[in-house]
Amino acid sequence: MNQPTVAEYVLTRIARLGIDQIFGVPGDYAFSIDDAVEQVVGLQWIGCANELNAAYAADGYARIRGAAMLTTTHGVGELSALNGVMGSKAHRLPVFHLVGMPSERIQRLGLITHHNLGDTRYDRYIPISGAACCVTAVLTPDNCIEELERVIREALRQSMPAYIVISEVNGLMPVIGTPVRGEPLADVKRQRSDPQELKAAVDAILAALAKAQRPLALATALTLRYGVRDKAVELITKANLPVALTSYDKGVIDESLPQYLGLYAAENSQPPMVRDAVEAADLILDIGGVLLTELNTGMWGDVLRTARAACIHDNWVRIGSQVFLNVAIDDVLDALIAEVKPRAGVVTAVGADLLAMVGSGDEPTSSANFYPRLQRKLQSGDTLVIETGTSMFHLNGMRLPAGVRTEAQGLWGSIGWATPATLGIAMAKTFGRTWLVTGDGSHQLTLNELAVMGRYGIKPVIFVLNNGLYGIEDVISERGHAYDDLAAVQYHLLPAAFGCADWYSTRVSTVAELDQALAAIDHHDGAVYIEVMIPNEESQPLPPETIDRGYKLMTPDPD
Ligand SMILES: Cc1ncc(C[n+]2csc(CCOP(=O)(O)OP(=O)(O)O)c2C)c(N)n1
Ligand SMILES: [Mg+2]
Repeated sequence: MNQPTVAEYVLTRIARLGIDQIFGVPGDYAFSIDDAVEQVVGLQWIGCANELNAAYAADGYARIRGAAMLTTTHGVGELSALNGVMGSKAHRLPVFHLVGMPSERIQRLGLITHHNLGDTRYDRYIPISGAACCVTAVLTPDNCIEELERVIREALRQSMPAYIVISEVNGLMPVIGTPVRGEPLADVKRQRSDPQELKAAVDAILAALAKAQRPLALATALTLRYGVRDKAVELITKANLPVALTSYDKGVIDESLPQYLGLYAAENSQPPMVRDAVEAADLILDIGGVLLTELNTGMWGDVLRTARAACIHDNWVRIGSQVFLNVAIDDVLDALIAEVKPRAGVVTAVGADLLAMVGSGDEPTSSANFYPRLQRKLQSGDTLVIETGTSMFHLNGMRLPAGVRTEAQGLWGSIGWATPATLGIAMAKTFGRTWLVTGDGSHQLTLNELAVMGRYGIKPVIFVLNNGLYGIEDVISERGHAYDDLAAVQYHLLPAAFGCADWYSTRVSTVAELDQALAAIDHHDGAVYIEVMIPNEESQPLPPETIDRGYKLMTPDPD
């Protein structure tokens, strides 16, 4: 077999992890990468509307498949992708960002080129793009094979993006050395443990569990990133622990699990008894490491008291002031599953299952009548993509039917993420439907990705909630600022304008119209796009104390 070029080798090796699509925008410096995509069997080019969208789509794909590929060009392309890649870093997603750069021949001759600042600094963007990643490599034919193994190993070990630079000329040259075939992501051992630390950590957790009168578990999205979510559920089930989630981790545990209590958010917990259960717990087994941001803890609520938490991070464990290092999360969970003693007693969850159905006929559409109807449409295997905005608060409190997952960007919270992420998620999924709920303001940032959805024939169900506002901004500040008003876009006309054939698209203003549109989802074999009018009066400001505490930086006392 002929030796592959650097670009072909890199794409083939990364695709072997189980990646069959690469999101990007072409560019002349990246042609060696773009051309190589056509040579790699089983790898499909997905041309996105811009690099930010491509990065968000890759982020969505990585949430389902465990890793993703993104390609952009020198400077102008990679810098546009930066916000998206940084979000993948925050959400611990291994996105391989492949960037083309000017040839070393040009560099050696010191020639001035486009996408630079009129000077001869060709490496200016490496530290900038690299900052959104956990590992960086500039590949040559000679270093390619070893460097790529290092990059893949590190990206998967830390579960974060990797930045790979290939010059236009080096990308076309054959690799030197013996190619590595690699293995699918599911077979890769991401982290390895120190045996003594592992035993000590597991013994300490088991002792804490045995001593606890009222233990409770939390599980986070990190378990999904490391492919150990099922192990976490097995441990929780075997130990017979009640379990709650925070909003960032919505959907990590199947909400139909008998011991699932609900969503913890301090005084905003849903149902409210979740707060009592968390407060009363004398041990919180935190599987994955809950992110203690204000938005994830109901304004830095009770879970802050880490003294009573046993926290299993990706490669370390903390119990009170004890820290165990170099203990891989999969090894810790395996050992705990093998050794844990089930607690006596039956844990009964007290969740309200379905939101009450309200509204009919000519009543205007609103949050009150929209969410109960949405809840009844979701089915096992579906993924609900949640954009940042007022809808996130409604959806976090909504109990999910069995087998339904959600994806959101609670930590990074870059509006516009959800529309392209829906593209990536729908492409990565092998079964079930992808649903998107986005506010109008967020949608405006990235709605040109609808054309890409139409082009590649994916079939999501999209709800655009049109309140004419950046509504959540009105909630967390005051009403009536002109900077929160939006252009009056007729969203439901966009799929047609973007050439999305066979899309069912409509605008609904009354409950009867909403019901009719929802019924159409079942018998329409194509994507569905529903613009739902929401009264802007719903965006009422939070109580002044909450605004002062959370948003004017008057932080609570750390008790
Ligand atoms: C990239 C980016 N820009 C600005 C913000 C600040 N921001 C957070 S939510 C939001 C408004 C969202 O409005 P919309 O999508 O219409 O949802 P609504 O709250 O109206 O339901 C804004 C501007 C952000 N989070 N990310
Ligand atoms: Mg809005």
